[in-house]
Amino acid sequence: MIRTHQTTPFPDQKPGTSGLRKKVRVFQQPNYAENFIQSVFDVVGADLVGATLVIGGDGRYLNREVIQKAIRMAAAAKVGRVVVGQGGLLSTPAASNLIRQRGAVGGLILSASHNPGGPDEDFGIKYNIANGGPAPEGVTEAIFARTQVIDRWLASDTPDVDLDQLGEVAVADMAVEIVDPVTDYAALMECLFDFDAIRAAGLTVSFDAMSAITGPYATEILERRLGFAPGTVVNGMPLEDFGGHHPDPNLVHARELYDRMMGDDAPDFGAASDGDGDRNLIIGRGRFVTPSDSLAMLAANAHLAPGYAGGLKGIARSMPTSAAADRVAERLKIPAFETPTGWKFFGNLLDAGMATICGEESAGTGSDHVREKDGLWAVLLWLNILAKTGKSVDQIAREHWATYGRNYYARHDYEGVESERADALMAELRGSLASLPGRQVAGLTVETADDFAYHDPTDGSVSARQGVRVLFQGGSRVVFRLSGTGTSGATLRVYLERYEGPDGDLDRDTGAALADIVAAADEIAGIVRHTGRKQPDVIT
Ligand code: G16
Repeated sequence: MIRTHQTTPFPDQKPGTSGLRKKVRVFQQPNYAENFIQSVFDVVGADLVGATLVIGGDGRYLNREVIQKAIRMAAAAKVGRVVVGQGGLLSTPAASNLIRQRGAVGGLILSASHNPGGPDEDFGIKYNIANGGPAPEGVTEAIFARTQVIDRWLASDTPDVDLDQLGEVAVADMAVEIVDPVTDYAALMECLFDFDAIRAAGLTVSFDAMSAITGPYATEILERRLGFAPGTVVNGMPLEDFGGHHPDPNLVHARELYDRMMGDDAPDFGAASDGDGDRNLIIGRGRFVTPSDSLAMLAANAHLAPGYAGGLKGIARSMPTSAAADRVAERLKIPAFETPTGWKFFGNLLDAGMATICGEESAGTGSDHVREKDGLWAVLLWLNILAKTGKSVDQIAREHWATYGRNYYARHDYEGVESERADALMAELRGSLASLPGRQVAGLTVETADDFAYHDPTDGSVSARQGVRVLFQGGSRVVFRLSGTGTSGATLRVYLERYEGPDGDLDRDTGAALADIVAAADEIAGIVRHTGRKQPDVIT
């Protein structure tokens, strides 16, 4: 039986950069998750009837509970079949793959990505469309509009499904199929990469799954299929609270891995992934590779993997990501695209066959194999390249810079800033754009300054106000924007970049290389004055 439940709107259900992310306590309010899920279903509407829908999450606290709700609501929305990862688990790229493999109408991915988990931490719901990628802005805006007028949600009056039992059961008139979350994804990886070459190369690897979703995937692929030694995967058991850690693969939160990779007995290759498995951190023995550089180096060497042997159609990066990948595209004579922050902006380019590889400074890299960024994919492409070239990560990086030059790069995050203060900073900055060109700051001269607007070449849509960028003479740059993924206060992100040509000093300390740009950024935006912070909370 289908039951109708009365409800009233919540004002705060506007999806951010990647779905709706809030504290668990917010999601635990009666009707909160249901209102959002029903709004998604109302927007997708008749397309759901008889269709397949994928549901899974990163296993964080509240995952199972919300999955049970979503199953009952999907039955009420007359969905034909839901495909759910066993235990409610699906990494974000695996969910994207399943949506595509099954010809599903879309999927609900329950995750707050790299944000911490647990009763006092974060939860999230994201809707992905039939191409397997995050819903584009038009859809997320329609979902938000629906949340603001919703007055009822519908659910079948059925008991919980056993999420741990593989196989098929019925919920009202709908089939619920519980699948192994790893199998299809691992098969896809075997098609793309040369597993034999990786196996034969005799590399040593350390992969930190950060007690999050990639544990089972990495154990199956790295230890079982590729034969890396047991213990290659550390923190491999997904935990509801990620063991109390922040599952963000950066130099602050994956510090142990970094220290291991800088030590005397470091393995050849180190990597980590985040809460939902779409981000990656790459560290060779003694060499950290920035996500922007990783994108460029992967693109330059991708032809060494069977899945990309035919070459790349184009490379896309988000605007705050360094321009290192653009130089690779130039040399390969393929187009380079610059999109706003948010993986959803790559979807159209990938669908149109205009780009093959995409990446972001926020530790995301991926390709047209799915429509999400993919942490393990990046790890496997790196391993494929190391195996085929016989070179170390450090060697690949140095040779890359000697060919293309080096984009010294860092991101400074000021977290938990009062929203009013952060908004005031951005408003003042936007107001000053016209007066910036020609201004001297910290020994640098501003060449141009603007607020990035993206014109999607596939559908003509325009996304304005995507971040303030200030370019200095000589090719250095600073970008300012507010994060769209936080759950408390505002996070100011300041992206700093200096380009050094192939004949320049390619072996500088990044902090020293960027010092004048850091000083210029503060002078231009008044960071200390507005936020009261003298130092960023996180430098990546
Ligand atoms: C999400 C998006 C990414 C974006 C990142 C950071 O990643 O999918 O495209 O770069 O957030 O966004 P922001 O700077 O607005 O916080 P994830 O891994 O959190 O899903």
